[in-house]
Amino acid sequence: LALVQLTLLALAMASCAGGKSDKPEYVLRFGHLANRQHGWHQAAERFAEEVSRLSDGRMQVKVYPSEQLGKEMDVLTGILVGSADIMITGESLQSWSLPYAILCATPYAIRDSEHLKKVAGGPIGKEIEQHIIEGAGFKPIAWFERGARNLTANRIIRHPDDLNGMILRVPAVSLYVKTWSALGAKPTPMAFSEVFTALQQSTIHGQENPFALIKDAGLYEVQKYCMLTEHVKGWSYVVMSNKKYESLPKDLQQVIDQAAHTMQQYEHELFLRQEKIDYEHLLARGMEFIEVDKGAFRAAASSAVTASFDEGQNDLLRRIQEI
Ligand code: 2Q2
Repeated sequence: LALVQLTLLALAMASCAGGKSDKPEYVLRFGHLANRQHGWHQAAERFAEEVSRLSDGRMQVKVYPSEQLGKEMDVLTGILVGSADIMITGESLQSWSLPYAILCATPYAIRDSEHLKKVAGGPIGKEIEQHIIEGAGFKPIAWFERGARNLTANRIIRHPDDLNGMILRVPAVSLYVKTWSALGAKPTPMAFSEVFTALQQSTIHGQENPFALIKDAGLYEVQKYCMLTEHVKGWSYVVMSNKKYESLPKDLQQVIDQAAHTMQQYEHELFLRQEKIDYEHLLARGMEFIEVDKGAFRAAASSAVTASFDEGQNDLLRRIQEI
């Protein structure tokens, strides 16, 4: 009789807890390479909050900054084999034989913010997203405008001729290797989380990134000059496995869509505020900003890009530049 009473009591307790199990049905692992101060991380945390709220705790998102879930390329591989779920990426997708994904961060393709929004947020952006889904099985759930990429080094570089074989870290993006080789540097692909130490040990002499990552990775401690090349104005994608997304119940797919929309809007608000704050921060930390011969960088980089692009990529580049 006592056992029956105990069982009834346990059932009653479960039902008065609204039957909501504390254990989520789904846990998504969200990796990125920026640190906790970066807008990407705050946006990812907002996404996690929204997913939990909208799914009533049925789905949980765990966010791992600074490549703690793994280096960008490893996490992308992990997403396709199920050991990770979400990553912030972009031009690195070129390595998944996605020739058109590189247009999200091609040197001198995008003129300014307005142009970027029309491309990334318009029909061409949708085409690129579909290409990423069909070509590699990654589903972009959001895109983030990025600040312009600028070259940093410990010596002043005003013209491509000044590069003179400088060992320059680039992300694992073959277009960047080709472009910076054509400009006269010695490009070295490397995961972002290794850049600070490599600069500190002088195994590389420069890198190129937007102010946000230069600041958040503390690169101003090991790089004196920021050359205002603004050689890439682009955007990144938050991607998850399309197979995983399609395997979710429809209502949880809608939770992902809605939470991702909130994340994208929130991240953009942070981005608009942050560029100027990051610039001032780098200036205050002793970085010197150097005006460069942008025409010379643009001419040399653009011809390297069109030379390395195939017909389809050059056609898409032309369509982007005509908008
Ligand atoms: O320099 C870096 O590693 C980042 O700014 C990357 O450009 C970015 O994460 C890309 O690798 C996205 O594919």
